Order: sequence, then structure tokens, then C-alpha cells
Amino acid sequence: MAQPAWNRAEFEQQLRERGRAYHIHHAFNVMLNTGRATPEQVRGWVANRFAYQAAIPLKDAAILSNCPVQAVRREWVQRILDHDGFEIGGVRDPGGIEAWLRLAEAVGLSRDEVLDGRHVLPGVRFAVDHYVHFARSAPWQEAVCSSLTELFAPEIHKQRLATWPEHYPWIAPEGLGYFRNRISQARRDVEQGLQVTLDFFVTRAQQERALQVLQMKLDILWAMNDAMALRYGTNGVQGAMA
Ligand code: AHQ
Repeated sequence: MAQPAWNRAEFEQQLRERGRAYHIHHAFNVMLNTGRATPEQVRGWVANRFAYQAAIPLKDAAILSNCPVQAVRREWVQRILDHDGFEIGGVRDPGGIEAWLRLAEAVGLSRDEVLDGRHVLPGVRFAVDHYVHFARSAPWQEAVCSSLTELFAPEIHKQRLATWPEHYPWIAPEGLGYFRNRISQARRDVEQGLQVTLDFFVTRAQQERALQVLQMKLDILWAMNDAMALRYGTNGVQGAMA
């Protein structure tokens, strides 16, 4: 007997409950955000996470290329501008990738060693490549749904802004600009991503699929932290979930 579909509020609650598995709870992130990371571990995180950041515009362009709904594309395209930056009608924004490179310089990395990917770990590379491949090959609504880990992102950005200046006074404050920008951008992203998800995944089987897609993306973020924890250690810090 097919189970009844959840109503919108119940379905949204099911999505939000997956936050239990968000990488804010991973030992590597707990170490970072509780001030127990060495400069080498911070640099390793920044250099590896750049691989993820640099792939986001490719992922979002893949969604645009698969999405036939103009009303969705005209909002989704903002995400590419957020990351790649733009100069339109005299308005200039260097974008998030440039902000991440400033974070890299603030933690003592050169732009070149971040841009050439020399520090990127195999597990990070495979997780990032899977995310881009998924966005290229999955139905566009599933790729939209996979971005909903951002339901939990404002919290992790706020946590960094609240803890890094005190714990890592050696990082110039302007290096943290990326995290400041993402709080509002993530909130705006989620508004669109959640509406598309709640509108499209309506039967119980579709809703269960949406939860499976969200879990896959949570695993992508978790796997990147696993690779970094193995390479750089977590200084004995235990995550909120093993
Ligand atoms: O900086 C992040 C970002 O630009 C994005 C885009 C979004 C997506 O489309 O999947 N996800 C995401 C995330 C960013 N930062 C991560 C972090 O921990 O700093 C969190 C990550 C996410 O929650 O998916």
C-alpha cells in the first residue's frame, strides 16, 4: 500500500531534519570552528574547499542548461554571478571565487597554489566531480534539490564569523568576507530551491527521492571533510556524529 504524501509543511520538516547529518557536525569542522586547528589545517581546508567553490558555477550552469523554465533560470542565474562576479552597467562585483582567493591569501596561501589545485585531495576531487556530474546528468529538479544543504549553511557561516576572529587572530579580518556575503546569498538561494523542491516532489515516492538526493549531497560535504581529516588530522576532536 503506497504511503500518503506529506503536506508541504511536513515535507519541509523532513528536509530540515536531515540537518543532523550536515558537515557542521563533522570532527574536522568542529575542530576548525572551536579554534583547535593549526594554521596548516586551516590552509589545507581553504585550499581543498576552493575546489568545491570553483565547481559551483559549473554545477549551476549545468542546471540552467537542463532547465526549460525561464522563470526558474532567471533567478538561478544569480548564483553564477554570485560566484564568478560580474560587471553590468557599471556595477562591479568581484564575486565569491575572488573572495575565496582573498581568504586563501589571508591564511598564508598563494593564489597560484590554490588555483592550480596542488593541495586538493583525491576524496575532495571525487566528491566535487560527482556533484558537477550529478547536476549535468540528473533531472534539473533533483539538482535543484541537492543544493538544499544550504538550508543549514547560514549557521555554519555565522559560526565561522563568530569564532574565527577570536581563535585565529593571525587571519586578517577582510579574509572572512566570503562568509559574510554567503549568509544572505544562501538564504536567498534556499528560498528558490525550497519552493522548486516543494512544488515538484509531490507524491510520497518523489518526496522520498528528494530526501535521498539531499542525503547524497550531505554525503558529498561529509566525504570532503573525511578526506581532510585523514590528511590533516582533527587533533583528537570528535565530531557530534562519528
Ligand atoms: O559557499 C557555499 C556555496 O556557495 C554553496 C552553493 C550551494 C550549492 O549550490 O550546493 N552549497 C554551498 C555551500 C557553501 N559553503 C559550504 C560551507 O560549509 O561553507 C556549505 C555549502 C552547502 O551547504 O552546500
